Amino acid sequence: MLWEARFLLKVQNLVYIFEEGEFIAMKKVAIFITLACVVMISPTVLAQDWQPAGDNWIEKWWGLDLVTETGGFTTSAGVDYLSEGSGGVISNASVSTRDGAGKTANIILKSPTNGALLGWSIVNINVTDQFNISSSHGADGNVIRDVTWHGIIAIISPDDRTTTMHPAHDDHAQIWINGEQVYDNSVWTGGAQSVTTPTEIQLKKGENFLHFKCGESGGADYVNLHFEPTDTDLLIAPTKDNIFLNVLTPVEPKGKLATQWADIKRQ
Ligand SMILES: [Ca+2]
Ligand SMILES: [Ca+2]
Repeated sequence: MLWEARFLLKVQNLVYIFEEGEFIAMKKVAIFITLACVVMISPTVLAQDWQPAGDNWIEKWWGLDLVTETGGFTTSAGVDYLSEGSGGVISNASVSTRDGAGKTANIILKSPTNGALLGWSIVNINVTDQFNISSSHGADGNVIRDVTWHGIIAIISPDDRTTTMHPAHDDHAQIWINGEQVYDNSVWTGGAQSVTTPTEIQLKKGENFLHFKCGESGGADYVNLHFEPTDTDLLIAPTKDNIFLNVLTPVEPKGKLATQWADIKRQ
């Protein structure tokens, strides 16, 4: 699209510089580019293969490599590994906003526990597996312990609404939505699909971001989340075909970051 736009800009410039002057040419080119974006981009956005919401357990997350050697969930719950590992560029709260979530595209964290380098990628969880914290990162749940799992989803809502989220977790789960912590429960829920504390949340029209952190000490290790049966109109990313940041509307240009987002506008 860019190549085509530049080409037409050159052609039209040549024509209009001679005929009507540069100002008019630029104005027409701007209109052309705007129309081209509307025509070419809108179908792409609508065609995304979103994860279903409603009361489906969410299978795909934008996940950080496991933080290891945490000393267990009692310790890890009090540590912001995202902030410490990034020198404050992101944090537990900030990655539940579009700005912070966007920055994960460019950030490798250095774990404050052992210096390991941690990156973000699409993570698939087996929603029936009581060791899905481990298995989602290719580790053996029977042996792994003292790790912390971090995952982000985007939730695109057609309206402002109050609804209920249903988290399952082993062990200590903390959840942030749109920059605010909404959940803090140190007690494992008793099964990969067992929920003890359904929690009312607010979603706003458009994009919402949710960050799920779970600290594991030993034994079973799992995370899971679903919304309400009435929430089937919510759209969840990562999409079923593993797109996360590129389905979101772009942030204001901030140096390199802007190139990591789709260079398109939804409307
Ligand atoms: Ca456990
Ligand atoms: Ca375990």
